[in-house]
Amino acid sequence: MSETYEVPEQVRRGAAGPVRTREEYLDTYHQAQNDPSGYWLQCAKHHLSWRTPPTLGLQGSYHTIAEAPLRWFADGRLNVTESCLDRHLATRGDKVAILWEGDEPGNVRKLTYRELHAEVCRAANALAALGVGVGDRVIIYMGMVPEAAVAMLACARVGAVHSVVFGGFSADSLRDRIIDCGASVVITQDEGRRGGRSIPLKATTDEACDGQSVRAVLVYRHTGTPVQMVEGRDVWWQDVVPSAAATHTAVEVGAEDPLFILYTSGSTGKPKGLVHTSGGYLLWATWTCATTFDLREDDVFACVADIGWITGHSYIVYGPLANGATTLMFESTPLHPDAGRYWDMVQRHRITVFYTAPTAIRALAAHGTEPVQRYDRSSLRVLGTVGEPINPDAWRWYHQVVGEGRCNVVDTWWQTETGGHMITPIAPVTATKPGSATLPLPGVLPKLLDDKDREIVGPGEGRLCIRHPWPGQARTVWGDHERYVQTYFGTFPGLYFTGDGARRDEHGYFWITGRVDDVINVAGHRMGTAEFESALVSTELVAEAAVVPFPHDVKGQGVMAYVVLRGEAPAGLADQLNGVCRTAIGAHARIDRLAVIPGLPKTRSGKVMRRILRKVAEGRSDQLGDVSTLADPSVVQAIIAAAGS
Ligand code: 7RM
Repeated sequence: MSETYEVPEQVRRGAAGPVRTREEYLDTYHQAQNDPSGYWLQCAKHHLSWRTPPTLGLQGSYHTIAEAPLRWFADGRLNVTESCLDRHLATRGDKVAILWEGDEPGNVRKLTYRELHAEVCRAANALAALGVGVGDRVIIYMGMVPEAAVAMLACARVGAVHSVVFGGFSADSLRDRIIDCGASVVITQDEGRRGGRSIPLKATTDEACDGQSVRAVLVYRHTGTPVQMVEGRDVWWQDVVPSAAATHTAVEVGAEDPLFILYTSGSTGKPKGLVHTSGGYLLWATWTCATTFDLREDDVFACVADIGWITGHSYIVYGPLANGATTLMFESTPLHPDAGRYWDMVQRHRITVFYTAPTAIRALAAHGTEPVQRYDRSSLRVLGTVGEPINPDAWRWYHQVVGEGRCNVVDTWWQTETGGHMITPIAPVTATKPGSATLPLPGVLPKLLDDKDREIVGPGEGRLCIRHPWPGQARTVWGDHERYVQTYFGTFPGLYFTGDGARRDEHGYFWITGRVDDVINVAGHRMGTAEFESALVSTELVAEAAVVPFPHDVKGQGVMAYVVLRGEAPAGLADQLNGVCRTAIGAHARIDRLAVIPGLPKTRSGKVMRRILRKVAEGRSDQLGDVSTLADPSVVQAIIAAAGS
């Protein structure tokens, strides 16, 4: 049996969240299971601030999702920023809402709830003056500056739909997203800063907008570097926001009106724009943030993800702010200027809840304990991880070295599609096991299916599905409901298929084993093998390409590309192909290993046997299984030889 850690006394003591004890967990779980619609309706009324409180819970089901998208709280009316800002003014006006730590240690800015509210009102007025209104799409292509959160909230304030594009994405990727969602306005900044380096956000925006129908580009001046401004299109943030009125009447929208679109990679084609709603999403972000982390009034909550990913949306911006918490925004990297940066921040800001990714934990563990022990971490109570499976060694290092065994580690499993946590320990409640995401939250009904599509009852390993809607579930893919239905409900009728594999142990604890589809998860960044492959074959050099993951000590997974060339391999082939991927996808899309092979392993019907490529990449050439169905079995030896080199 694997080791189990009971909840430490200091984590249990004074629990304040919606679920404080094991009994409350079981009770809540059963309530949410027996009457999901009624349970979440009551939570929605309690946790959010409404103009018109909803009377309806859930409408629709997984069986009718093709014809009628799911709806939660459909008759409720609200503006999400009133839950995130206005309602806190009376009681928390002078409390720090956003605590910003810039790229250089100690470069700090603090915005109280009153200041953040005023800033969001000004930005909302500026957006309205630029003609942005209800339902318009606005792309936010920024680094980790408070104004990025202000921009998101300002969009929500005027009823517009934001789509944040991670600052590492290339001009091509940004352009694809602008076109897909039909954005009329882009908000960016002159440059981003990260680890002492500059990221040319404005220049990339210009390249992406060239020839597109973007009406206005709002540019926040951050580093002050000179940038080109396009006459009649580009506007400095500093010219229009500070001078705008600091009050703004929030625009009321329906609970099911979209709050944002966030693009994410799948196993096929271009990234999908997942649509999250104003009511259901906000409830899920708010309730899970309070529940999992057992958020308390004096917490300093630090999620060090990027707002370009769903983790930043739910646990830097919407979840913490709706709960009236102090949320940290971090511009830099865990290794800048050295491996002590996180713990330096923990000491200086007295951080109580810290939330990061396994890849960062592994990278830091490689630097030993000294950079951690140099700083006082006694303020920490809860340590979270997200983004990929965490190996037990990294988990123990986090628990013992960082948390000195005093904190609960919450390994939170969820997805862009789920809006917030799904399977996770509840900090003051759930005993943990290193490497396990433990138990489903109330309202989450997991189901495992074996390779014959039969339900696994009790312990076992299979494909992870969810069998009932929850409020935070993405409702559709922007402009392509059919693709949404096919991707998530096409595999097992009546079930949401997550794309992940999982094992359930004898205590009902879940151990996520990773993607079972063609999605690669590098350092918590989700990328489709299809995106790499289409980039690679877009060059004259490459005739055919297949991309697979391989286990990587720090990044979790690395990217291995097998390519069949049209001619001889030129000098600097790897650099050239990486350049192609950087242009097509972004700086984070790097090939770690390249193998030039004479042909892909194909069946006689022309289907690429990815299983073979994956096994070879994993260094398990001895477990290839039956290769006799290949059109040309001799290609296997060449693949093994090329991969070994
Ligand atoms: C939040 C986020 C989703 C994919 C998901 C999994 C993997 C995320 C965990 C995890 C094991 C975890 N959204 N994943 N969290 N695997 N344990 N705690 O990461 O859309 O970018 O990625 O990430 O494969 O399907 S995401």
